[in-house]
Amino acid sequence: LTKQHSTNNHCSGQLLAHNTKSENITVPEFRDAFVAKFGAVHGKTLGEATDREKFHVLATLTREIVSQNLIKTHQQRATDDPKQVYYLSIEFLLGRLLENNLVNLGIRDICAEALSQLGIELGVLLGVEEDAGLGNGGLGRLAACYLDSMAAMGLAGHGCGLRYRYGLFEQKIMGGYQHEYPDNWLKDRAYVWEYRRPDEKLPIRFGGTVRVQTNGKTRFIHENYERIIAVPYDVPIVGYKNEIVNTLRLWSAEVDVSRHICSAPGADCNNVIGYKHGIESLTDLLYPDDSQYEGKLLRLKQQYFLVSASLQSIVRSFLLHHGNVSELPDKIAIHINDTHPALAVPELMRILIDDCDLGWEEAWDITVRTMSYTNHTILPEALEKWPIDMIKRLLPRIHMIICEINERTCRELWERYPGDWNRIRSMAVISDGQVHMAHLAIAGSHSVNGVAEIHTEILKKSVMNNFYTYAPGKFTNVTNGITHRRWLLTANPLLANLISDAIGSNWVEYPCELAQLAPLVKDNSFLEGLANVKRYNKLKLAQYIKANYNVIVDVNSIFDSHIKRIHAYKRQCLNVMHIMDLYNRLRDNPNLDVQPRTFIFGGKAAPGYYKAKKTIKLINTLADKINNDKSINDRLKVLFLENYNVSQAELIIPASDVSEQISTASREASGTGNMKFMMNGAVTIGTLDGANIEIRNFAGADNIFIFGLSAEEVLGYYRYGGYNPWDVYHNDSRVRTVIEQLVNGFFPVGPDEFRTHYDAFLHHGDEYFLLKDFASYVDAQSHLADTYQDQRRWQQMCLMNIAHSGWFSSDRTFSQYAADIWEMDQPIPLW
Ligand code: T68
Repeated sequence: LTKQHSTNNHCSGQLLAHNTKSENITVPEFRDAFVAKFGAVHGKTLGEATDREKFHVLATLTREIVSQNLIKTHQQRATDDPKQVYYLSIEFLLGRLLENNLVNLGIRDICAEALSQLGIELGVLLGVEEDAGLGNGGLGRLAACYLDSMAAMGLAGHGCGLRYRYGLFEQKIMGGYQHEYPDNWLKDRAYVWEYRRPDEKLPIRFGGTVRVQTNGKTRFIHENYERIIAVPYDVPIVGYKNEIVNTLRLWSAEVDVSRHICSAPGADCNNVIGYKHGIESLTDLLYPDDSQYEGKLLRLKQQYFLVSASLQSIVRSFLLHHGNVSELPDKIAIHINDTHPALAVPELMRILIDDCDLGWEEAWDITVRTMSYTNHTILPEALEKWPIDMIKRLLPRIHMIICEINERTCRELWERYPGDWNRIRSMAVISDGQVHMAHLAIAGSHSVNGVAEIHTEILKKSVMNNFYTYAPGKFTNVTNGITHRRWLLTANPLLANLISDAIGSNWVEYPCELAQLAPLVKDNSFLEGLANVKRYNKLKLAQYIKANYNVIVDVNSIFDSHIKRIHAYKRQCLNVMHIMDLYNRLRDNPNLDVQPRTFIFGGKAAPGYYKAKKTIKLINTLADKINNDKSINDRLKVLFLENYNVSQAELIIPASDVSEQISTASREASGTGNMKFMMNGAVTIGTLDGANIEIRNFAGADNIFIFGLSAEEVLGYYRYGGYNPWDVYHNDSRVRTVIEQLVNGFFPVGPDEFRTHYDAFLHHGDEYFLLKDFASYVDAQSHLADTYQDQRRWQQMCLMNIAHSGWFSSDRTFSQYAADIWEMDQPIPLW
């Protein structure tokens, strides 16, 4: 498959293998199996059952079908011996799995009917499942979408991650402020989908010393280390109607109780229980920061734990079927998802040199040919650097290998750029006493990619320009994607049915066939159908809002959603400024003809990110003021939905008219929420940033509302130290009013409540250009509101977005990775 084939966006390709087995299950069979299983598991009748018990039995029954397919997949793979890909990621944001698994097995409707015959509503049981929130946001959810696509396409691809005891914190809003609570997702200590595999445990070594033995062959002997056991838990990843089941292997830290713990370095005989807790706390917590690097020792330990367990396990299973480790790159691809698992490079070197007896050159060649790396951010504060001393103390053997990699890369660079110290320092793996993880990942991989066209261009032209000049062939772009099976087929069944009624259901296997909807742009009855589906989804969301927040929202208003992590660069505050201005206009002129709007916000702030937490308070304060102001006649409503997570996204996205994608141009690497909204027929208002640009190119410039500075302009300002926000403040009275309202008593809070925001805008240079983009944003918003008044035109825009969203399926993304980067030997659908 050539590059050209895999990246062009025409729709053709192989059929996904169809399974008929689970789909052949009949309603009575399912119903009877459910009743029998319930009695066997719980020892009581259905009449006495709680929803949790019923959920558990349904999941167990589903898991049994999945298990059969898992066994079959293993057997088939043992015979076929295909190339395997391992996706290493510190985060996998899975959300719930039951409905997804039922849909992918093709038994959702059968199951719903069987349960309804027993007087049970499937939807209620689905709501019982805890979200597996083992990720912060985009990066972790992307990893989950890729797992889904790999299984659907029948590729032998697996995830490797950590089994955090607590996922991303639960957010509670009290008095308008965010409070964080532990996400106790493993309430029953076990996860219904996982298989614990204690027999495949592996030892991970921390600390100690390395003795170099030089008699004969040089050997590196690691001694006096602390030994932590990594126990794998496999979560099955179910392919779409193809009987394929891949695995997500999540590692958990345990103490090896079979050994004399007392004799372990660091162990305290008088406090064995405390020692055990200490060790096992390694995988207790997911770090709650996104786009921010955490330089904590425990985080580094987690990273090495993930990498070492995964690589030992990968090499072990490879050697079970293959004699010679030199074949590794032909049979295995290892993908590094951002730099968090970048220690995979020195860890594979360690295994190849110390355990497999290879020399440096051969080990390096194998490592580079096996590894590939994706960058997800250019924000300087997110680029990981670890103090070299910390690495030396925690991972002495890995430290030696990193030093050697650094020396050799610097020597190579010297040959190419003799005397150019500055350039060499800027590319070194170690500089200023720190290990630059991105440099390590680039050096040790044969492929480096960004996640949207503009992001890759910025990497090539500025952030990684020296690396690009040195090895241009290493750099490629793979624009992100999302699984249309979860985000359209499962999350928005009414829209999925409407689409299938119009163009057939082939789009489920070939999402680019959604393009067949485009000619329906003049079909009034289809447009009406779209409007009806949206209205139904809005009603559902309105009911949720009424039940949980006691706020009544008007389904005829524009549902305008801004849901993502709270971060200055994502500019929730620009949205707030627009709402404040709209509100000011309405108060000045109560007869103003404005399109009613419901502004919906959702998202978590990192617990230590003061300004982001104040942004949440600002949104809630604004919501209180507007929602309780009778004078505006309910024409504006503002809501901050608590504890935004995958399940909430599945409810909000299908119900939204407008998708807010308003990051400062150049800062958002890609965005993936933008794609989910597009696929569900929401119209984007956004900057020319990340994948918004590609969304505009596909949907057409008439079907999106673009505003603001371009990335080039923003980067131009940054080069010269920013711009002067006071110019905007003095020239635009709307901006002046809104900014002053933050501190002048307009809100019933103290004058310093929003001082940080006020100062950031006026006294610290407005780093993210909110004031600068304000006028253009307000114009785009009023253009949007005018357009909405013409409902036919609006539905046409929705339609064009849905019709051109197929390219943003992660099946496309995945085909590109599989063909161009991992060089998989299985047939891969063409795009
Ligand atoms: C996101 N990154 C990008 N990082 O911001 C987003 N960071 O533009 C892109 O679409 C997405 O990745 C997928 O490519 C993140 O989500 C993190 O979550 C993160 C976590 C820990 C440390 C740093």
